[in-house]
Amino acid sequence: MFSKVLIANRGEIAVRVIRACQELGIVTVAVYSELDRDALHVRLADEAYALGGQTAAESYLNTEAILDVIERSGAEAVHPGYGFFSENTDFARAITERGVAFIGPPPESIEVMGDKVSSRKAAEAAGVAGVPGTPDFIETSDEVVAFGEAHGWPVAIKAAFGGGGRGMRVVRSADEAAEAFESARSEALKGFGRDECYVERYLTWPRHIEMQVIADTHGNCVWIGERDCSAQRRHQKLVEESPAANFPAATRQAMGEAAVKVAKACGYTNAGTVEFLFQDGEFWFLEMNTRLQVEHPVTELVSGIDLVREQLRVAAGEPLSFTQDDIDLRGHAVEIRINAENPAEGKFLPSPGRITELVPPQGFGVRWDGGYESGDEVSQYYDNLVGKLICWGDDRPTAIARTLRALREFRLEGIATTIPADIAIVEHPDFAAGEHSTKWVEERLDLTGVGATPSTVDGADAEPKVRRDVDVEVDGRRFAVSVWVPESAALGSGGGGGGATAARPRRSAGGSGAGAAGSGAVTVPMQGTIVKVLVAVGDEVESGQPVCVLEAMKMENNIAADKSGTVKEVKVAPGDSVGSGDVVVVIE
Ligand code: MV4
Repeated sequence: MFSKVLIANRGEIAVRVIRACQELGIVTVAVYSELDRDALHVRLADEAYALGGQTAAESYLNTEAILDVIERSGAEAVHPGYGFFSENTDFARAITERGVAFIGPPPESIEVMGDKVSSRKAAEAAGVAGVPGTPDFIETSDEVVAFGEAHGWPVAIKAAFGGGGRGMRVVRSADEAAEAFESARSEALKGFGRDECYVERYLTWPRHIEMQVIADTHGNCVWIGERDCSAQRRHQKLVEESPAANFPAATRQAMGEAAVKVAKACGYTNAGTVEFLFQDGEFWFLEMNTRLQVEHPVTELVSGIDLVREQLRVAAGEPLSFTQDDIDLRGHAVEIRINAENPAEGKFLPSPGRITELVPPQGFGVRWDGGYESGDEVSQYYDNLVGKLICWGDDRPTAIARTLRALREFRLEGIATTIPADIAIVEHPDFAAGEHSTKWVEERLDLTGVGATPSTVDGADAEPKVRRDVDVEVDGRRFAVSVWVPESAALGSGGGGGGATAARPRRSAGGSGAGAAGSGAVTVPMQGTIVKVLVAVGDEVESGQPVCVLEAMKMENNIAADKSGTVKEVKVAPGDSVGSGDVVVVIE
């Protein structure tokens, strides 16, 4: 086994890996950006080295800086976590050339699974079917029409090198084909630098079910049960569970065997996940994720297997510590992703900032994998996952009830989080019935009325409270009650003077356009990249008219003029990175 491991990541996944290493007696090496100098993963690791820089590109994606830390620390292996370098074959090869182990699959497996056409071919060669589709890239929209006429509408045009739903277009009839093909190609080119597309039958109410696998370098490869990740919004998973609800044992067995075939077909070792779409009792290969996934803990709770420990073992050349027959899946686990996002009215706007209080729930069957503690800052520069709450119960209703109990017990203040939306999902009858699909959150779940819990936004902080005695009447009966209210609120209504009874001023939702005229300094509501500028200096604009397009959270968002007038200044160009609150256009 390794004696020293470098963790090339941050946040909850770095913490997760550090914990597994500590339990194995492995010395841990953290790396950090300028903003993470005092982050939790740095505090927990045995050694920590600065990478410099603030953005991911300057720090956690700086190959030279990480190679230098490997050299200086004497680490024998690197765990990349997820994201960053986890599926980067140049990085994997660069460290293995230096005799340092990459705790992940061989680069050749990553490459085969890296694009959708080659991964589908590999799966099909292994006898595992993908959704019926064109075997190769298409050249013209006529091929979309031909496929639709032959197999029925709707069909999906997919970018071979796309991901996260980008470059995917649903086509419902022949007359939509040409425009959809053009737009899929241009989105793919913009997002991934390549525009090859192919066509598939489009499934209208599928579930996203994925199978965990792990393989060692001695020819052992096993499946460890499925996860249902259907509760997602715009390709961001919100809730995951294992086992999948209403999922027959025979289908699980068949899917597990299919996943192992796919893994073996690409020479896989280490932990990986094979994704399938499941609809009407049938499943089809979608893609393979060649890394440890965010939602791996649900598998750990139902299997009792520490996946990170097994990753370390197989990367060190040891055999898996169990066989397929040893795997005994017990009970039910639900994972809730808690992000620093404000889910009010279903908008999920990023909400970076300082966490004034973080007290996770406790008790039987409750696990918290977090990347932050009270007092830590969630930066706008990185993924805003605060942590994951994972609850186990001996059956699905017990796990759901425990998850709800734990979510309601969670104390997380100073930033807005997805907790209110998570509660809305988990307490919904469709979720309890296991009738949700990948489209359920967006099409059926009603998040109007969901707000950030007042305390999470306004941080009830440590403001002293004072007692006030009041008389109330309930059903015609008089009661004398005492209430303890924040001092500022007790100053009395109408007292003026900026009492905290007034809502805390919020940053304008820059460019939403509606309502009263704004200042004319149009701001963006979240971090992202400007993809289009729609106005020039001197243009006359109407309030509400889009002035530029911001790509953020994998979506294109129109940023609208907040008042009518003349464009005085355009501060951005396509390709510019902007942060929440940055002014993009000035209108006079
Ligand atoms: C599909 C599909 C329906 N039919 N393919 C979206 C992202 C990419 N990984 C694959 N995706 C889908 N492919 C066919 N032929 C529906 C989706 C899909 C989806 C898949 C998994 C998880 C969430 C999803 C949300 C919307 C659409």
